[in-house]
Amino acid sequence: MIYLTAGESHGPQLTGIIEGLPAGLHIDVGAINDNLAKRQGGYGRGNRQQIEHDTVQVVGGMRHGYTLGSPLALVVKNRDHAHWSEVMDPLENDSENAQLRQLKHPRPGHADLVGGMKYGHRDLRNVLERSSARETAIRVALGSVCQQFLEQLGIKVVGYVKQLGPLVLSSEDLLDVDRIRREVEANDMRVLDQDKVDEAHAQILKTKKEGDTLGGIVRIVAEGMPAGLGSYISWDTKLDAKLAFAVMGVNAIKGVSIGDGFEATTRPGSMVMDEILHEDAGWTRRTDHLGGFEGGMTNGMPVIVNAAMKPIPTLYKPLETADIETKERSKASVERSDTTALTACSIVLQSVVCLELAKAVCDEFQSSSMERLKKQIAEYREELARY
Ligand code: EPS
Repeated sequence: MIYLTAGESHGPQLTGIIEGLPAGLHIDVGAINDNLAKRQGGYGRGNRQQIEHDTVQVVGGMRHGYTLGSPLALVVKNRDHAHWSEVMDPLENDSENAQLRQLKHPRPGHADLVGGMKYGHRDLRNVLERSSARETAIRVALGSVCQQFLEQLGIKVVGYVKQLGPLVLSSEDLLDVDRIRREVEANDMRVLDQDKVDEAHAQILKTKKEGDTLGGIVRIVAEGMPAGLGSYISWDTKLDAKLAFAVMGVNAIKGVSIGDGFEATTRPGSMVMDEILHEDAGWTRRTDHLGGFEGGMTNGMPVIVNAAMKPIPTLYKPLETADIETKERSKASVERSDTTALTACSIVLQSVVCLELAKAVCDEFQSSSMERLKKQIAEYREELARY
């Protein structure tokens, strides 16, 4: 299974293509749109989200609600393009507006400067437009298809916010995806501790007034992955490594860990390894410190991925930079921004984890038909239980 996205933040649309999903997968477009709406939400978002009303259009690979086995092509339109059609015109550059919207003062922490240097762009808008986190909307659409694919195979995935700046907002480490969903959907931050939401809002408002931004920690839990996906045989077959790659590929992510991650380094091995139990249903573990992975393979316990999101680099109180033409000191460009996009990030990371897990399932079982795939996985689960 492979996927690809295209499109700029203020271009006409975002496009995504995914190839390798089996035929006969039922897709609920409403559920994709729900995730797109969740990505737009969350306390601390900027004004762009009031312009957009992200909905997906399926333009290939699906008929009467089911995949055809051919590449699935999705589109999310950018409503804001209406205000940028001349600036973003793919053919002509004869508008004064396009000159005015040129970006010459690269933002520290953004792709602007290095992107310009690498590709030879003298208008850094050519970098900004693609490096903008707007692109994550289409990854959410593609990931939501994979989320439905996984659900139909008994695998549930959820993303939520653990920490905003220094504030811990989800203190309990829950593994039950349905329970996590119920809790995090009861507030606008996607956190488990309902009593911390007001404090989080206050922190975001204060940061916004200061023209600053906030990052934090997101956690993704996947329940129902059968043991044995991924492999120990070579470094590039390890599924935890593939997950880390995909998570790191999301804008603003600076760190990834599995299970207890860095915390495990502070404890002796006896308090880190998960003891093996054999129960009526088969092999399991007493705890899940290792986040569902041993030897780069799923071990049947819930998969736990943590990600560190840096604060968004576009600041209303801009930092120092230099003009790329005059080289003189200046303040960084101020494009529209969010105080925090941590809640949105939890939906984006949930989506990329779904993409990676779906890829692992398709690689392992390689079936062209959803019905056959369901049978293969059911047989495999039985074989594991008998081991
Ligand atoms: C975003 C869209 C962007 C930004 C934000 C996230 O749109 P605009 O620039 O028109 O406001 O709001 O992205 C960034 C701040 C960034 O630096 O990439 C979105 O849809 O998530």
